[in-house]
Amino acid sequence: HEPKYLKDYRPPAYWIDTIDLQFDLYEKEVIVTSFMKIQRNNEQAGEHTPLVLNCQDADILHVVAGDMVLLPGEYERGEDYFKLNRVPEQFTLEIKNRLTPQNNTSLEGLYKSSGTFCTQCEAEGFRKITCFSDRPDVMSRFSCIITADENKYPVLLSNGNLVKKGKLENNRHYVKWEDPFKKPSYLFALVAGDLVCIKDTFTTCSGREIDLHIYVEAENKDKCGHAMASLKQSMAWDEQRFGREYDLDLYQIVAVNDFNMGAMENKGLNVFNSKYVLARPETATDQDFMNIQGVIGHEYFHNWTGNRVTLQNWFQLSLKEGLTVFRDQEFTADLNSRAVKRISDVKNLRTLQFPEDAGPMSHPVRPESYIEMNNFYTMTVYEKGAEVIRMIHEILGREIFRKGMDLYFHRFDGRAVTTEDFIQTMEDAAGVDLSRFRLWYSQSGTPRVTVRRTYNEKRRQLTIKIAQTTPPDHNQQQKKALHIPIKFGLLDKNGKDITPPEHHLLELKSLEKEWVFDDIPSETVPSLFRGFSAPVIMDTDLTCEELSFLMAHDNDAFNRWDAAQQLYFREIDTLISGLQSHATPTVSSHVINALEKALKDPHMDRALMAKTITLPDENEIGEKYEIIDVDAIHSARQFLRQSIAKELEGLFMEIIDSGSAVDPKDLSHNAMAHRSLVNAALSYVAALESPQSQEIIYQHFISSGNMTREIFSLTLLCDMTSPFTGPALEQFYEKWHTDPLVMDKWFSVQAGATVPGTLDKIKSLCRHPDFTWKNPNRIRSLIGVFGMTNPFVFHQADGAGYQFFADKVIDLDKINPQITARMVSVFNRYKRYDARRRELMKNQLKRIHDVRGLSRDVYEIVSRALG
Ligand code: BAL
Ligand code: ZN
Repeated sequence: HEPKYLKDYRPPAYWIDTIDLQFDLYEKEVIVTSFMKIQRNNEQAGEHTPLVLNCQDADILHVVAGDMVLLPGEYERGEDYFKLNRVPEQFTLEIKNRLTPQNNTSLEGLYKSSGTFCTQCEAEGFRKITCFSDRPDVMSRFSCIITADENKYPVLLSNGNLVKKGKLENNRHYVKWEDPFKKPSYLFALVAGDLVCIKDTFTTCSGREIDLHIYVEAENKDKCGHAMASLKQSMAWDEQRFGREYDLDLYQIVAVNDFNMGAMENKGLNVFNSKYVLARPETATDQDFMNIQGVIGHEYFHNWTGNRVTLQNWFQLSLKEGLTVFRDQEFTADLNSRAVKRISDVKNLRTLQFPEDAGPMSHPVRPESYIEMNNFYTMTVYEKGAEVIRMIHEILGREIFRKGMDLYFHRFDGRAVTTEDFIQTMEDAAGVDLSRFRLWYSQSGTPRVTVRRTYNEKRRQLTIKIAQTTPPDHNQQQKKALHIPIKFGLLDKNGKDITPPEHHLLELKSLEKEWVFDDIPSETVPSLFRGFSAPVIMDTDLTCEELSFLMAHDNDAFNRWDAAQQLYFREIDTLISGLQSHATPTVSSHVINALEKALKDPHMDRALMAKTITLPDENEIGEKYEIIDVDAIHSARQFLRQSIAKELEGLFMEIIDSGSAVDPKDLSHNAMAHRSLVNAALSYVAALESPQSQEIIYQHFISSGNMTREIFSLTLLCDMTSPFTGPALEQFYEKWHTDPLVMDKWFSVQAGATVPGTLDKIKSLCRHPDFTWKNPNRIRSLIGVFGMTNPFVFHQADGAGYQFFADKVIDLDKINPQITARMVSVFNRYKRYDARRRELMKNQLKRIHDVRGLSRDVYEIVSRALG
């Protein structure tokens, strides 16, 4: 398990200009034939430089170099490579090998999902299909012939354009695909199965008509409308916002049930986890609909940011992922509510990326080493990477940023480049110096930014001092000052924005800096990091009264929400201290008043209102503490929730009653917003735990009319001790047991409950006939939800949660190392808990570490955690 280092990067010794593939698909095996035209890279290699190809799991049957058949002794076959010691400057190489995809449970390379052959090659899966220079800077022209039984596999797909098809003997048929664009091997795809095709077209800005095909299993034919509409929206948006037109004549999406990731942007043939394609209001929640739109957009936007301009090496992953996440965030924001999108993304960043950046897996946005690349598809590379792009966008402004993007595509189309190329292009387009800004790519950790004010009454002068510090970690002992953009505003006591025009953006480029504002009235309140303009942890001297004021008056919607969150955190913190010292808890009136005011605000968008009244979750709260007291956090949050529910029950009931006016099938923003508010109100009513409130939730469940209402009320029922819970779970099962995506939800709501007996319930669900260790969605919905989103049960004091989880990790690693490595990361923060829990978790980590034959994926995570 040796690490690879960015500093060791060298361009390839050989280029592979073309690769012509043939896949002969059979039930017991697949024969792959690859014919490559290879050319020495004379800048790197000489006549004595061997040709080394990556090759894993492939059983080599036949090798021909030029016109010479090579016998096994004439080539070298290592565990993960194929080598020819002496090769000419230019030559052809043909390799035939055998695969057994039906035994491939790793879901990397070529595998079978519900009878459909499909591939997943990113990051390094192509080497599990055939011998190749499986690195993103080797870009080749691909063609692909597929032969298979015509009845079992009527649909045979690969990248690019279909150029030939026909019949063969023995009821077999063939197709030939050619991709005119050079690409790295990680973008290769093949699909073969019995699927139906949903068709539509899109006319591009230059008038070309593109065929759009979505392939799914026949029973899902009626669940593709939203995905298709989202694809068309994505294509139109990328033209309008970034001037990017689609390049092939065909865009294909295939939905498969067993998929490690969300989706994959293979050129012209996206393979999707069915979760991000299939939706009807009866089966998918409003959030699922939003996620589908976002992921369809994300994969489509990769066509330019990732495929046309690709990566020089895997350390540059954020070049495509951070940038493409930024693009999909903007897409969602432009088409829906910008504030709601921003709030969700920031919540996600704070709950998942900040802890990652403070733990053993902390790495810069451009990592410097990895053992298993799949472990670096992280929140840091994706989400913090997107924040880095967003900061450039803030600093440059929308128009100059666009100019920079145009220049980036112009300079690097068809090439494999680096994050440095991107930054350099932005500097050239904007005429700015981003030298300090580059540290965001190379320095890990979340900066803490402290803001302190002084006000001189006499001079009417406000001074704001802002300082930054980033704690040292294993990547850098000494952290440097980052270039931090702070979107800024000043509100007078009536809520009027009095920000001097030149100060809407403050740029902190040193460890600390003071800004002095003249002629400022007293009681002016600053609004900082508007729209969360930098991924930092902010510490201000704002009082609770000022936060309540910002919650009501800030003209930045994100900061209005964030002020509410800060108020909740302070309240919960006081409650936790009270619980720890056994004081009688009380909730301060300013929180109740602020909430009441928000609920009565006739101008507030309902979706924002829902976000505003929702308390931070237990993981988010835990993040605020050096040592996380899971029990106190759970109790304090519950107490606050119940107190609010008691005080404002009447308002919540009004909201719930108003919900019946909304058509459950309506997917407009207003309808979704209304439902999200009703759900938030229901959650408070559930906290009352009275027989009446249980009745209300159950009635909501049986009369739901769509999945958003149905699953949310079931979640609430599962989290209470109620006579309605069992029957509701049974009814739901009866209704939905044939729909795997809905069944994932059924498992999730039970795995996320905090009622007594939850761990035993989860254990018995592992033995449920509908549970399988072969399907990543099902594993995530039960084991993942338990480990990642249910801290109260996972961290139960006797360590039984840890023991169970580690047992499952050890078993699952033999089936799917990639998913297991994600799961085992829940132990990464063991040092953040009390001594007893710390010891219990560490013991489980050691137990996993000592397993013989542990995968590289899990080894890397566990050894870093213990290191
Ligand atoms: N490239 C892997 C899946 C995604 O980020 O789109
Ligand atoms: Zn991506």
